[in-house]
Amino acid sequence: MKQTITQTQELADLIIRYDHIVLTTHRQCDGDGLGCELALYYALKKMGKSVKVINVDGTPKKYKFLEPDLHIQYFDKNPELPPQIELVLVFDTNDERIIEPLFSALKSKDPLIFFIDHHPLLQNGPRPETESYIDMSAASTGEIVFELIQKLGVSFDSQIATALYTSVTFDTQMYRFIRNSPRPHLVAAELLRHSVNTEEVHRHLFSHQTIKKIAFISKIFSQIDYFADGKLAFVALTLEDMNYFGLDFDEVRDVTDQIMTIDSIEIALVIRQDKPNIMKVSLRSKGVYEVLSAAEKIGGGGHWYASGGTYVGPLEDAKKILINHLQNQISNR
Ligand SMILES: [Mn+2]
Repeated sequence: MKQTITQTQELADLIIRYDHIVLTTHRQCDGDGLGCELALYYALKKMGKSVKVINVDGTPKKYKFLEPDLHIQYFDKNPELPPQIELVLVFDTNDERIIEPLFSALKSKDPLIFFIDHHPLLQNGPRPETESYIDMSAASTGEIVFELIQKLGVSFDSQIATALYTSVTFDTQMYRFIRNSPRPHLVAAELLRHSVNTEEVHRHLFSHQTIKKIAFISKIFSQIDYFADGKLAFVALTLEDMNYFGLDFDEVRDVTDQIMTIDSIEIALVIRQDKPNIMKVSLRSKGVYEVLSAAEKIGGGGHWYASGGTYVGPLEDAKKILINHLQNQISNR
């Protein structure tokens, strides 16, 4: 029988029983997953646990201020797992596919695996087989981890608070997407009691434009395709363009959000070419039309109004499938 945990207290009680713990998050981590694993790492260390953070791949540049390289083992560079793993906590996803090949390697050690997350379960993807704590009312996984650390009885310090403040601030995009709840602000207010340099966090997360990036953006914005009377926008970020402007993947991640600032747009579709035939799809909606079903169409997932996935095949094919689906959705309402 699958055990589902509904209270952070239960989760805390369970964690307390284990000593050899691994923390991880999804591939190409973002501020939420990264902040959670670092915060809990510091907290579990304070409790005297043997704890390791192991991620599939490296940490994007803009998070270097959290000094991730001091604490995180990168599985693609160093695939050696600790000899004993009793418990694995996975943050900010419940989709094991985006933790591979690390997920299978961890699983082979036969630990308990918990997903701690705020994403809906996939309608057409793998279900988390193991115990999970999923709170879709949370605007960030950081909110859940905040409560968890309180329940573990660990006192907050500047390191823990800065990591969690990064989670909450990043996932709410500076307190814009708060899921109609005061909780993100209440958590942030509490964290500010523990000397968080808020200006530094905001600057690293949101003010990291470069001259190259601005030149790239101006080119990309002139190439946007509009559909459905300007409600749907599509743009492709090609390897050729990213190479020409010398940008890495993480530096072009916010293009989707920038397109969403156009007033007529209800849905933005951005396809980033990661390899000649590997397309990273990102979808956003302002809330009238859901975009999860479009992501699932290509084997992806996410939230109702922010989703994505990977399409293997030519860019034009991915574009055709997704534009068709989204246009139908808009015209069927
Ligand atoms: Mn998140």
